Amino acid sequence: MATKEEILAGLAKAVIDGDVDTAKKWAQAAIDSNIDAFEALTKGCQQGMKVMGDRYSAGEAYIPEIMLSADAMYTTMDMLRPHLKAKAVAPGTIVMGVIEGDVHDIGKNIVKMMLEASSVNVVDLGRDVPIAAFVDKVKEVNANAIGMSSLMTTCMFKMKDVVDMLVEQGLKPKVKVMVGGAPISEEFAKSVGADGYAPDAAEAVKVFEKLMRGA
Ligand code: B1M
Repeated sequence: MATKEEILAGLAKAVIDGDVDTAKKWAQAAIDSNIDAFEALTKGCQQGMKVMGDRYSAGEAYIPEIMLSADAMYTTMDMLRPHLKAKAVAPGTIVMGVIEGDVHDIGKNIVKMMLEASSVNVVDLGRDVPIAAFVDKVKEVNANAIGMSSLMTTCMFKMKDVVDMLVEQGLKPKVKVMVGGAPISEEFAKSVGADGYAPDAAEAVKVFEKLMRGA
């Protein structure tokens, strides 16, 4: 049987290679070896996606290859999702989505998976979500929070439009706002009027809980 290190490295390589069949094989190996599903995702698959991001930045990988990597990543996420273990946090409903203009949804979906594994009710609007759709959905489902994700520096500023609309409609401070995504920082989050920022999915669960407890 493969060691934990070999399985994590196998997952990363399958994502780099955009090889769905091999990704399935390593995800099953992770499950069979009782490797923590979140660790398999973050220390295995996500590392592979990081390598592809670096290669893309360096002009050594192109969009078709990145799309294959994303397919392999999603295959492992589907297999590992039922095995995620997390403690239940303060109850609440969060409306989540990737901001308008941006289709990068892998990170948002990992955050969603972790929140759901922590018994949070997530209403997922998907990607490229118009500003007003966030606010309309919050009113429709009487949500406690909005979670916005963006990977694009050209789109992330639209998060402020959502916060401004919440303020205009008298929904803040009751509705809390959490933001995240690779180019987002604590400082940026404050500048758009968000209540919380998380650099990764594990932290997002903690931040959500803090927001729900009013801390
Ligand atoms: Co593109 N892309 N992409 N891309 N892509 C980036 C983001 C880029 C940085 C690559 C680069 O240039 N180095 C760059 C953006 C540059 C910029 O912002 N200025 C870029 C570009 C330019 C583009 C296109 C414009 C390319 C083109 O068409 N010429 C195009 C954009 C289309 C659009 O959005 N309108 C495009 C397309 C694509 C694909 C479709 C091929 C694919 C996306 C597939 C998909 O998501 N379904 C893709 C991918 C995969 C990437 C990279 C390589 C990887 C992103 C990723 O999935 N990371 C990316 C390079 C990079 O990031 N280094 C890149 C893994 C993921 C798990 O991490 O999303 O950061 P992340 O999520 C983390 C945390 O950030 C946090 O937790 C997550 C889990 O730990 N988090 C939150 C995320 N959301 C959160 C929300 C929270 C809290 C925490 O609270 C609500």
